[in-house]
Amino acid sequence: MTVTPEAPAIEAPTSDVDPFSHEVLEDPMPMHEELREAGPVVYLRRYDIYAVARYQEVHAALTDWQEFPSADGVGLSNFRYEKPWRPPSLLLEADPPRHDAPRRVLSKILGPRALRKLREDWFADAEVLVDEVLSNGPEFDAVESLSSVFPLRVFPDAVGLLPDGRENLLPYGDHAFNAFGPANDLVAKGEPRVAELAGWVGSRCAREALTDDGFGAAIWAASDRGEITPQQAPLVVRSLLTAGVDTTVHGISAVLYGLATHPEEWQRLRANPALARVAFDEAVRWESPVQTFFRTANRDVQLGGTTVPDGKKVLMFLAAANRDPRRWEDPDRFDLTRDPSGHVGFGMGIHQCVGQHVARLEAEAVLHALARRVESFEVAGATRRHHNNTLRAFDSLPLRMHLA
Ligand code: HEM
Ligand code: OVM
Repeated sequence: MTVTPEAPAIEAPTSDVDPFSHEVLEDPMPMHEELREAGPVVYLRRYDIYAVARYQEVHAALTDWQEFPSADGVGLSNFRYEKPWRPPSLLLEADPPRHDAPRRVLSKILGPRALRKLREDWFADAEVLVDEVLSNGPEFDAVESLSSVFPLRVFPDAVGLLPDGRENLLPYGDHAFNAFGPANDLVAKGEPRVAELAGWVGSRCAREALTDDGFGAAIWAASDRGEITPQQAPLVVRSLLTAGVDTTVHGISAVLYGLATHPEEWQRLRANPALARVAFDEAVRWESPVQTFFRTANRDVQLGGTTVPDGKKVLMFLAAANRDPRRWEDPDRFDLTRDPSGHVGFGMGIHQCVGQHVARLEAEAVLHALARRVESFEVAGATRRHHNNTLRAFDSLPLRMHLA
């Protein structure tokens, strides 16, 4: 007699698609749908990895850190076998118990209570910037004039960086997000400057390089209190400088794009500026500025009815989960009346974005400033996408504003 102790593992459907090709990065949605519909787990031959694109399996992998840990890296590269391009992040690329202390420290420093001090200043800064931009005429490139400008005006100051070298932040982040993908042309493009950029970022994480009133100083103060070690402090600062700039730039572009293409939603927001936060979260769901992350199976693990073998990488399509019709009604609609909570654009579980309150505050400040002055706005020309192995981004987003 044969005994079947568990449901037998089903062999996953396979695909030859390259999620990191330029064709897919330009317009990833058709591939997302294809993978979602192919099955709960799809084996990608090209990279020998398992892909999940449905909400249920993405959520399951994100919240199961015991079976799908992060310490082997959250990109394609498996740190069990390959040397990381930089010392691993103490947050992103760590599991409990090592993850706990750095996470506790950053959660407090970047939490809603701590950010209350910044709110007034950032709202005023956004007013000034929006005034500047609008005084140059009703048409502008939103990436060049707003989304890549505002985060760089407020965030490096909040961290406590000195003025010099800030132009290195976006290129460094862009490379770090490319480095989660395969060693393709996008990674090669970044390589000539990696040593220089990483050297600069590393130098800015030292206590002496930081003002005494920012997030950076607060991280060093936590090490003085013994909450993390003095060896850990600079790497925790590095997490802010890596993850905190490109993400908000592309997140702000995303919400502006959503509102520019959905004028009725802008009217809703203008009538009720308190919707700015929902608008941003809906944009993070709808556009998913961070499209993907990986996990690594810790043993032979069941996922979506198939077995992911020990040591194999699982590619989680956050963007596809965020538009899974099994989870979302009319998922392609950018809709301020929906409740976007539960989206996985900031992740889910123990690694869920520790900087999300910072991101929301930046976006809220920009949207409030625009809502005061702009009656309506639309896309005013050809948009251009910026290709990155992890990020969904614009290089150019021309807008035309109609002032109130
Ligand atoms: C983690 C997205 C802004 C710092 C994450 C994760 C996602 C994400 C998806 C989860 C990674 C995982 O599960 O492996 C975003 C998006 C942002 C944003 C879409 C903007 C729209 C920020 C900002 C900061 C930041 C502004 C810093 C101030 C971090 C850090 C982690 C993280 C340090 C690692 C947390 C951990 O592993 O415990 N983010 N992020 N992020 N994010 Fe963000
Ligand atoms: C980090 C980090 C966290 C989230 C995203 C990220 C480059 C890096 O802790 O360094 O992307």
